Amino acid sequence: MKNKIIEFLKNNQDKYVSGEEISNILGVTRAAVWKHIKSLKDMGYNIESAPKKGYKLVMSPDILTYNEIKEYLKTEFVGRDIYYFDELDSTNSYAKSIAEQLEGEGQVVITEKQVNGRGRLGRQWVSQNNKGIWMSIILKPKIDIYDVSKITQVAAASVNKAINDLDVNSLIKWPNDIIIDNKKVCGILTEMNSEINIINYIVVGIGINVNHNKSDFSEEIKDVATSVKIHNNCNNVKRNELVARILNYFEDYYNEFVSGNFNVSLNICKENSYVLNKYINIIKNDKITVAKAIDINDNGELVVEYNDGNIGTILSGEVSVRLKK
Ligand code: BT5
Repeated sequence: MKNKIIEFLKNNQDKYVSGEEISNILGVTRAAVWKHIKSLKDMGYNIESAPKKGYKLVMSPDILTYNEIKEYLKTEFVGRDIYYFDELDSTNSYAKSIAEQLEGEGQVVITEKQVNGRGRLGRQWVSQNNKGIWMSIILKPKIDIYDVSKITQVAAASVNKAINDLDVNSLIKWPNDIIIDNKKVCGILTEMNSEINIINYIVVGIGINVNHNKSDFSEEIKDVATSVKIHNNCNNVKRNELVARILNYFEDYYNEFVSGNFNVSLNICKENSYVLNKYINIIKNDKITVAKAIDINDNGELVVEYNDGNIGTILSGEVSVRLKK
């Protein structure tokens, strides 16, 4: 009902609507209208109430509910069902806990803060403040398990395009980071639940530092992290619009991918690559190997040339890649 009330106020934003009108049209008691308006105000909606006139929506808060995202959303199924929370342990963990019971795919879990945001290989993802986008997309593609890691690149291409639409120049660091000016603005964590050969579900977690100032980054990440805002002339970015842009691109590239055409995402990853044609350190189990990144192949693997001239491919998930200084 709260959603219906906010939608009604949005559709009548230029005028006051009385509690009676809302209660008649939406079929709830006036007391319930008052209660929902109060809870909307608690969520940050600036709603003016004037005696005899009623209610008027003055401003919506910067929150990532479906109501605030949908006006920018052009998708058919991705993001049409959004599970929104003030705080969660991890959107990936929550998405995994509900994925199996859900019909279909494309549901998105979003939270304002994560208490236990997760990176790859047990690393931590710092996401305790409400200035970022911390979300997970639930997918159930009928694809070969071998192809699952490509979904990280589908997501990376989507985030890269959406950020670059803001005239902020981001690059994709194979396989799962988005970089602006040599610092990390976004990390992607793709997790899967499967039987031997059947995918039950995939969860693609996307974490983006959006409206962080430099001083918002904790000691542990301040040298490696950046935000979209810092590179947007320090202007705040509308997070709801950015989420929608990412989901819009994601649905397009994902549809292409599951219908057998990975090239669209792959080409974006290659054209906007942070590592191609550069020397990199490949880090696996504390062992560092130097190589030159020369291509990303059709399987989404990074093709490298070692110092002895040998060519090899590296799979995502097993290594970390750093630019060689
Ligand atoms: C990643 O791991 O980059 C994947 C991050 C995925 C986060 C999303 S948020 C929504 C969803 N729910 C989750 O619980 N996770 C996903 P990895 O490549 O392992 O990078 C982790 C490293 O990035 C850390 O060791 C830090 O060095 C750095 N880091 C941590 N928090 C950061 C931040 N906010 N910004 C930039 N760098 C960060």
